[in-house]
Amino acid sequence: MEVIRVVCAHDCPDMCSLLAHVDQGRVVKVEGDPAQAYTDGFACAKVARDADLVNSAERLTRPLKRSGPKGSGQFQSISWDEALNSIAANWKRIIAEFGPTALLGYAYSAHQGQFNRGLINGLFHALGASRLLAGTVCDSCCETAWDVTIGPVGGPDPESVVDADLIVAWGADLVATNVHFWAKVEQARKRGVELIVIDPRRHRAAKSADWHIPIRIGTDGALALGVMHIMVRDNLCDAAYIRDHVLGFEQLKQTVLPKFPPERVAELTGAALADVERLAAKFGESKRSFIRLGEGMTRSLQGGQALRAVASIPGLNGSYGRRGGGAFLLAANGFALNYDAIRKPSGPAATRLVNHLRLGEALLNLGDPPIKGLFIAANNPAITCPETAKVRRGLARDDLFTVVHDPFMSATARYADIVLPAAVYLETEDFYRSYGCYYMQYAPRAVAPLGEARSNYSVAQALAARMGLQDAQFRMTPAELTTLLFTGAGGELAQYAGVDIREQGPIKLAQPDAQVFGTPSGKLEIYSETLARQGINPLPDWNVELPEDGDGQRWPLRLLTAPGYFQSHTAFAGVPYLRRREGDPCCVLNPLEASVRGLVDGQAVRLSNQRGRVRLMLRISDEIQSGVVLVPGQRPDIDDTSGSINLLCSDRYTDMGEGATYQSTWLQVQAWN
Ligand SMILES: Nc1nc2c(c(=O)[nH]1)N[C@H]1C(S)=C(S)[C@@H](COP(=O)(O)OP(=O)(O)OC[C@H]3O[C@@H](n4cnc5c(=O)[nH]c(N)nc54)[C@H](O)[C@@H]3O)O[C@H]1N2
Ligand SMILES: Nc1nc2c(c(=O)[nH]1)N[C@H]1C(S)=C(S)[C@@H](COP(=O)(O)OP(=O)(O)OC[C@H]3O[C@@H](n4cnc5c(=O)[nH]c(N)nc54)[C@H](O)[C@@H]3O)O[C@H]1N2
Ligand SMILES: [Mo]
Repeated sequence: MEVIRVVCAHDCPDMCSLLAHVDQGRVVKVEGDPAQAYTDGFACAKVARDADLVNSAERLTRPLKRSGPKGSGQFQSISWDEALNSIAANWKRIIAEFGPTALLGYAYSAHQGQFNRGLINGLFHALGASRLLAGTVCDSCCETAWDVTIGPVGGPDPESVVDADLIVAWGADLVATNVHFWAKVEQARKRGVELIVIDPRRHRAAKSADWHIPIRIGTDGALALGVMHIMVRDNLCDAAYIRDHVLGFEQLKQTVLPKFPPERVAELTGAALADVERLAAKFGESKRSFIRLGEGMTRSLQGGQALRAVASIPGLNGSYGRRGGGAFLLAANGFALNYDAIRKPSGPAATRLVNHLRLGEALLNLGDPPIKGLFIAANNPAITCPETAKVRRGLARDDLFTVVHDPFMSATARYADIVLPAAVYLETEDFYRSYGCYYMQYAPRAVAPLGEARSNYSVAQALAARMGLQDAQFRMTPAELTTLLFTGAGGELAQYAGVDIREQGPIKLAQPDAQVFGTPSGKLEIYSETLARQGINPLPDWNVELPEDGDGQRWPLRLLTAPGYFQSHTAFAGVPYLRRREGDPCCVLNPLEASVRGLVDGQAVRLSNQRGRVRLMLRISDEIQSGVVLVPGQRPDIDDTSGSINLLCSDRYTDMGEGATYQSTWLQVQAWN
């Protein structure tokens, strides 16, 4: 038995250091590596099962070529040479006839290693293909909102939460998506620090919090502005901090806050008036309030301004200036690495952009040239992308040449002309840096890839060679690519340039106690000139949902999509144990909503709106309020009547960052039949 130090590559903020136990070339167990203080020797329930993921009987082991209609899932095995030659020949044909922008590389985040994630983007960059505006399905709205308010910098060290005097999980189910942060929160609570959860759902973290404030979906902006209204009214602000570090406080105070007296805020959010007052008083008393900003609250039409409003609060009480205080969204910006060397080797400075969440639209309606060649890796848009019916109609186009690289026969792979078997992360070598804490680590592979599976990075290199690309990156080993990544790295990272970090294990980047603002003014920009120039309200505000949007009048229920505990999107769908733990794909209604519809727990129901319908099992629970239907996770179709909840979600954008608006979906729930 051998124990190999690796890193979890799943799309998760924690980025665990792991120990893979290997017996005769087979991973038999995966557990947390105690050598890393944040992830602290424990793995989540999903990753603790990653031996089952690598060894899953459902893995693809050979390249496949389509032998039936698109979407039918009929394939025959071919060799890698045949597959790669066919891809190169098709791409060359497409480029000759339509130009390189008729190609689209649609790769995303299921492997968080820098090379297995980035080099495939580098390939399409060098080819001059249409460029994916990636991450709009996920974090582009919250990131944009953060960048214009705090700047393109990381948040506080999440480990500093142990020094907070008040902790607020605002739109984040920490037990599901951030379990190592949750452990630090629990440490602080042992000292008597209070945890408040602000979330429409009484999820696991909310159940064990000191106080849960269940607000209406999409009303966070109103609540945050109401909190600041009271802090100003009651003189609970840190005037010195505001004078030195905050831009736009006076404008907010004069023009926006008067619109949000506590009575109105209570009415808008559904929170009790006394609770709005109490929340504001808590922030007002606090010197080190730590807000964990969740992405969930930003996935609706006013998501960007909501995040800006919430992130302004620690500026008013001065918490940004002290260890243990502030607001945490992401850490990725804290690593100033030479990413361009991997993602943008050669290739034109700019080409046509395609928004990640509008794949369906791009495949069906983009012209001049239309998308003719599509390469999908490390994401599963036939399930996870909004307007899924459009996505699938696009993928079904006979004149579209589609390649999907995946360890499993995903719903998307069924539409491919060629499917390539992907290695899973335990079979790959890579360098990692977290997006939710300040650790980085190099990891070897634990075992060789199953069957003929290949890593993302090696597929990018093989295709680059066949396409005649000359960039050295496409011939480098992961170790050489790491050297390149650190070339010209800034700040504390500079000390690792030219150093072999392969054997070093987890490395932590120290963070300052006070938040550094990377905005043009160097301050917390409650007022953002950057937004004003884009024609967006430069001050955080909240409005009643736009009148041109008729959906809210037309359909009685609003959708809440929240992460699954035992599934992360569809990435663990190939592990039967975790599928069972998560249970059948379901939706949740409050007992009142179920009873007016005559529905009972466990029955099949139809969720529908003008975009389509989905069949799910009903669960009845008061963990959500009336007027809402909760759908946990995005689950693969189990048969041809079920479907992805994204069939019902539009591809409309958020107020900034062109992000997805899953939470601005309205629908009806009825008995199935
Ligand atoms: N309704 C609704 N939709 C959502 C969300 C929501 O909250 N509600 N959340 C959104 C968010 S935040 C995100 S990030 C997206 C996530 O959606 P996706 O990015 O589509 O993620 P997954 O569904 O996990 O799909 C990952 C795919 O990559 C494959 N894979 C795993 N490892 C590797 C690898 O190393 N190489 C290759 N080539 N493939 C690999 C997996 O088998 C799987 O098929 O979904 C978005 N969609
Ligand atoms: N187990 C597990 N872990 C995961 C994932 C997973 O699917 N499963 N996904 C991974 C990925 S790709 C990402 S991007 C991160 C995302 O992780 P988070 O940043 O935590 O964001 P979400 O999971 O989208 O949403 C979290 C919460 O937002 C709440 N919410 C929704 N709308 C609103 C609203 O209007 N107001 C408020 N206050 N709350 C609202 C939901 O009820 C939910 O509890 O997690 C990662 N980790
Ligand atoms: Mo995400």
